[in-house]
Amino acid sequence: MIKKLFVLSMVFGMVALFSSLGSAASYKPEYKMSVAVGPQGPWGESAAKFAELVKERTQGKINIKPYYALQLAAGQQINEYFITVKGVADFAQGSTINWSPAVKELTIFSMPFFFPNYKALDAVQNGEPGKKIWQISEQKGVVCLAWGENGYRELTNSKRPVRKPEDMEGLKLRVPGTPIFIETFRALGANPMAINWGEALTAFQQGTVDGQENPIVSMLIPYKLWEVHKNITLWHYAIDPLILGVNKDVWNSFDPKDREIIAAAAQEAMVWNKKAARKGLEDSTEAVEFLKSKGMQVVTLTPIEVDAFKTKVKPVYEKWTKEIGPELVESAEKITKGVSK
Ligand code: X2X
Repeated sequence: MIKKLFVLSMVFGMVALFSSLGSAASYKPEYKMSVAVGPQGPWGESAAKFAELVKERTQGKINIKPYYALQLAAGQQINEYFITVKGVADFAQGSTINWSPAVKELTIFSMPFFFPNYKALDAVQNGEPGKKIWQISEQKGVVCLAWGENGYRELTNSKRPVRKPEDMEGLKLRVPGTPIFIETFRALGANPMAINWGEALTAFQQGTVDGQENPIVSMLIPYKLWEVHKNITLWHYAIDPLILGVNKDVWNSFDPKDREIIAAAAQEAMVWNKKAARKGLEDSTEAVEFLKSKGMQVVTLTPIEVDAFKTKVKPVYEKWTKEIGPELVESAEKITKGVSK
């Protein structure tokens, strides 16, 4: 009997040993992380920060490598979510704009003039709507670990100052290839064209388009947009959060302890990212002053001027409320109104 127990315990011991070795051995030598932009600026820098934190805290066991400029999705922005579901990318630090064709609820962040301030955005992300969207994503195969930020998207162009909807008439504008963007800019009277970011800078230089929209600190400054566009309109018409997510099977393949390390690193890196994306905008006017020093003509819209644009895009807002789901939109609206009082 004792001998039998001894043999059994030996067997269990061996099994435990092999399975623990097995799990460590089943980790990949490299985990690929998709990033839509280059390494410069808060977006790219925070991806590197996340990878470093994970490597350091797992003593090199988990090695995440950022692949910048959408290399893993062959430059196609709206494919990033799908390639993460498929496991071509293990991780992704992606824009909600690029992911919303796959998770339509994410379009809420591209709804024109939806988020009046950062407080409203943070409250929606941390509240029920944010949680609901993460659940939907998990069902589709991407586990969301933290919210980051690209920022409020402001309009730049090479033709003229834009202060009222009539100024948009006929402006050729580059937009990301997500349907709501085309519809919003058509409603405003412009001539929008979907171009991947990887080809956008050439389109600006060659004058194929007259303008575009992107956040100041994360995009306009790192990509020196003043070199191609002299006019900027500050209108906060849409916000662009980032999400740090991971393929669900990859996530489940990690030991619980490693999952904890990764989740904490994602939080830390994205807190840093949000702060960096808002620097010089939230706490001061430094970022706008910088653009002025580069020769940009800055038009800041008053709330009444913003209303003229809002009226034009009302049909787009209504259509997308239905597409996204009125319940989700209303619950987010309630939160934004509550914090903006
Ligand atoms: O394409 C853009 O405009 C960018 C870089 O902001 C996104 O990836 C959504």
